[in-house]
Amino acid sequence: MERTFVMIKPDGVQRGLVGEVIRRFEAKGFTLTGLKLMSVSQELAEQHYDVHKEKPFFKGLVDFITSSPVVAMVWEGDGVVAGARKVIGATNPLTAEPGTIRGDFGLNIGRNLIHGSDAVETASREISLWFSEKELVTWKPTMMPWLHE
Ligand code: IDP
Ligand code: MG
Repeated sequence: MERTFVMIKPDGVQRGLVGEVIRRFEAKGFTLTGLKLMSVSQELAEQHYDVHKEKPFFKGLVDFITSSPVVAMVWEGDGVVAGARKVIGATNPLTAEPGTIRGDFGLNIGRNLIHGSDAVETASREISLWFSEKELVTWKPTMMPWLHE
């Protein structure tokens, strides 16, 4: 089963949107497989955003992610990588569609509330960066037949 890594960034946690974000993923029908509130080390933030290390916003992004706690999650389901990106919305909250998390709650690209892996391979790298194997729980919600034909 496909898995993705989702992180509620410090602005989402500080603004009291943890429950709202989790609610949207649950309501969609994805399965929560890992969940933790944590402070992010400089090293972890730099590894996570390694692909952006040459970008002008890199230092600000790392400072932001390490500034206050985040909620790290793993969600599971058919097509969850692309599906989670749809629920999250476009990178810039001003152009993100209403109905998406960034579109409904954000204003600024540097405060866009949430991260979601952009591809299946990225998801697998990010999940192993943020979670140990024993922190992830494999389970089958009993509502599965009501979500899938
Ligand atoms: P994504 O989060 O939608 O995948 P990426 O392009 O991978 O977007 O960028 C990673 C994160 O870096 C964004 O979510 C945002 O927090 C930050 N970021 C991207 N572009 C900018 C920018 O132009 N200014 C400030 N921060 C940016
Ligand atoms: Mg990205």
